[in-house]
Amino acid sequence: MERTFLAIKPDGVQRGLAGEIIRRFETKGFTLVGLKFLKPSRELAEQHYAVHRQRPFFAGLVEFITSGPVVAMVWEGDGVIAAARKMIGATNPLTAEPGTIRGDLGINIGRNIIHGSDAPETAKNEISLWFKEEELVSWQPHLTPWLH
Ligand code: 3AN
Repeated sequence: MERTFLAIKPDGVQRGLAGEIIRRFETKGFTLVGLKFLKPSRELAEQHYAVHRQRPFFAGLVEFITSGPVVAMVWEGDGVIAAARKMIGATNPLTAEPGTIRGDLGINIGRNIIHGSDAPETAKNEISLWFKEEELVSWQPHLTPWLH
C-alpha cells in the first residue's frame, strides 16, 4: 500500500488550519498511519529541503520551517502520493486551483501551508527522515473495507 509524507507548516498551524487539512485527507478516504507535532531542528529542515540547497530562498525556507511547530504525518492509500499533491495544489497559492488546500487557504508562495512528497522515492526518504519505523501504525478501518 502506498504511503506519503505530509507536513502542515508553521503558517498552517499558526492559522489554526490543522483540523481542516487533516479532515480533507480523512474524508477523501486515506488512512492516517503516522502523526507527530514538533518544532523541527535546523538539521532536519536542511535535510528535508536538501534538493533546494542552491536556491536563493533556501535559508529563508529553513528559517521558516524551524520557526514553529509543524504537524508531520504519514498517510496511506492507493495512489496517495499523486492524489495528495493534487489536493494540495500548485506551489504558488495564488495560482493554485480553487478546491485545493493552497488554492482555498493561502496567498503567499513562501507560506504555502503544507508540504507533500512529490514522488515514490521522495516519499520513502521523507517518511524515514521524519519517522522511525515503530512510530508508524498499520491498520485498516473496519467500516469502510471498500476503500481498500
Ligand atoms: P512544492 O512544495 O509545491 O513541492 P517545491 O518543492 O518547488 O514546491 O518548493 C519547496 C518549498 O520551497 C515550497 N513549499 C515553498 O515553501 C518554497 N518555495 C518554492 N519556491 C519558492 C519561491 N520562489 N520563493 C519562496 N519560497 C519558495
